[in-house]
Amino acid sequence: MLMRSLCAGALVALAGSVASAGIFFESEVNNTPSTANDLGAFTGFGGSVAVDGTITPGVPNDEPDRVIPGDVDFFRFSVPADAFIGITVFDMNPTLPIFGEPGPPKGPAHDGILQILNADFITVAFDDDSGLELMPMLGVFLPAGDYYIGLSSYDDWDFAEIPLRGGPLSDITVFDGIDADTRQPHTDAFTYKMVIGVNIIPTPGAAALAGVAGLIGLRRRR
Ligand SMILES: [Ca+2]
Ligand SMILES: [Ca+2]
Ligand SMILES: [Ca+2]
Repeated sequence: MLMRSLCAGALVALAGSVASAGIFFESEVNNTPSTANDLGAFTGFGGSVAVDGTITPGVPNDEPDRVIPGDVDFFRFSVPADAFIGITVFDMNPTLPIFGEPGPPKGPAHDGILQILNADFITVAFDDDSGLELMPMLGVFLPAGDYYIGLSSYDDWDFAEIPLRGGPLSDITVFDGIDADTRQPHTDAFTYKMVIGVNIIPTPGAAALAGVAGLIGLRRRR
């Protein structure tokens, strides 16, 4: 009985783990949460995906109505239970010298920014510069649910919204490729690789079950 239920669970996990240990190529147009690329469900341990994509520049204009927004990339995913997610974004054509490399900066730094929205499009996580150079990186616990990852570039957010200045995280609005202060677009351009790792947090019962399964596996191999 125990084995049967474990096998059934494994089949469900296989069927649902489209976002496990794969490579994903972004597909435009994915500029809003509603048009996000679907990464699928992270259903078990060891969930991971690497996303290849590009951020392209907007076109400024003195007349805000004629501005073309900078590119924003959104990705949808879900977790069936409480989970930890870690995300880091690498600039695949860096403009600053690598540490130890001689010479001046090669040009203006690419400056990605990252947000995670919940199903109501409320920001539940945000980062600007915690990764290499000026790229974002974050790790956060998420309750079971549907989420959206948004990747844009500085300054696609209002400085008054910075949580460090006292505002709540939820004040950070959905990225739209336009700076709320200047009404001008970001003009950044870079190719990125976004590495996403998700682990479902085991409940005490599930951990015990996994331990039992391990014992059964050992017995069968003898
Ligand atoms: Ca893109
Ligand atoms: Ca896009
Ligand atoms: Ca940044």
